[in-house]
Amino acid sequence: MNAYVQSVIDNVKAKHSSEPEFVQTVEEVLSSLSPVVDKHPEYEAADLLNRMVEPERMFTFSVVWMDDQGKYHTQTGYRCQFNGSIGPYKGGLRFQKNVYPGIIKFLGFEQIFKNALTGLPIGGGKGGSDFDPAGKSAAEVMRFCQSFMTALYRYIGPDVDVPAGDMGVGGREIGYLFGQYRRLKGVWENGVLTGKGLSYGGSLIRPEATGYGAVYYLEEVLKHEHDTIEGKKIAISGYGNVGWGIMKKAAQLGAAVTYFAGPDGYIHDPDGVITEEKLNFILDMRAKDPMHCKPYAEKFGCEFVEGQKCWGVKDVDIYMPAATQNDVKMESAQKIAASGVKYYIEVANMPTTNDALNFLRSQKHMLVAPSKAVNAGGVGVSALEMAQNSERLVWTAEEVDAQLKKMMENIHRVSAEAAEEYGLGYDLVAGANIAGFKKVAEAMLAQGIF
Ligand code: 2IT
Repeated sequence: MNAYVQSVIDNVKAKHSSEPEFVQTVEEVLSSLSPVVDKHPEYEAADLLNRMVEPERMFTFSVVWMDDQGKYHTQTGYRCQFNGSIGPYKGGLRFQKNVYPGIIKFLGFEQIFKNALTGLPIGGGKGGSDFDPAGKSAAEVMRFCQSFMTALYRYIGPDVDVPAGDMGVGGREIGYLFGQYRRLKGVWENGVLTGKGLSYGGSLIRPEATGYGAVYYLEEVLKHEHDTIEGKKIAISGYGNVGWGIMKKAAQLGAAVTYFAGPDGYIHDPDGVITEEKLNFILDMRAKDPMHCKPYAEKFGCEFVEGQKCWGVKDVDIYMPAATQNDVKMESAQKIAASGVKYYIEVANMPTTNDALNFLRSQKHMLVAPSKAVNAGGVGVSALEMAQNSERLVWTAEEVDAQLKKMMENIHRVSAEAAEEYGLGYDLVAGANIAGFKKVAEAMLAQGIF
């Protein structure tokens, strides 16, 4: 390991020992950069890595809201404006009980490189709150979102920082947040948020974009291996927005998700989640109760394995973890490696612990693709939404989908080329880190210190 890279990792470990997720992502990204820093002494001379692991700005704010019984609650809101050197800060808001600075920072750091990979001018940011949306009424969610935006609106804007959704923040929440922004500012600036409804500046294909993009990326990996997607069987975890997009696009391209896991266990549907009826059932099931996927097995008469994950099943061609961070730990990774399945395509942000990821990468029979490249189509289409908003135009679904496909091809290509350039072969994990890093590094060097 390059000594400068190691020293920065050590600094972060010492300084952020209470934020293990942030330490994990920094270690994952920086450990790919050793050959780059060896070759480019100017990065060390400018102390670029220490500058990159320190958010440009990060703040908290109180979010007070009243429940339906008239009781007050106080939550912590966060926004991390991590790196703005290639464009306005861009990244989602996560509303989940477990949100704390380590989660916001890990997501913000990943977002810098992911956004750079899209090839579009967006910097890295992330935000959210420890608000728990589970069991809240629509009115409670609306009051929470209004209070959240009242605290945040001065610090964001179409050329400043453009939040979007993440876990716990979907189209409904973005609507409430945008309504409050507009009321407070008295302007029509719909480029301030992405993931909006179609009636006020949302982009077609944005809800599907992360899942669709992941499947387009998968197609590129298969192409590289002289293989095709047709007839492939896929096991995923998660059946949220992203998992649903994967199911839909896989079905359109003649593949099928045959296993999916939720919080209560996993489903095995050998026919695949490929019909409109099944896809719609999943949407309904999730809206009614996001914690249980068992009703799918009851409805369609297939197997449900309680309390288990589907990592290690053998009758699939591809694994795509699409639930949440650290879903695949060493124990699951060993089962995955032993299954003989070749393709491990990460989708959720940091779904694999570092030891498990390195173990999978070291398997000669396997190909591993990293989430920051695979899931970049989501934020990529958010950037296309910003472009449509500034043009005051709406593009057709076909136009957006075609651009998304092109974007994913490009992300795969630049990642593969970056790895090749440093003699690493077809290493998509290192390649994504290197390609994303170099773009941001160049912009930071060009702009001097601030
Ligand atoms: O993790 C992600 O890239 C997102 N949650 C989407 C961010 C965005 O700005 O669309």
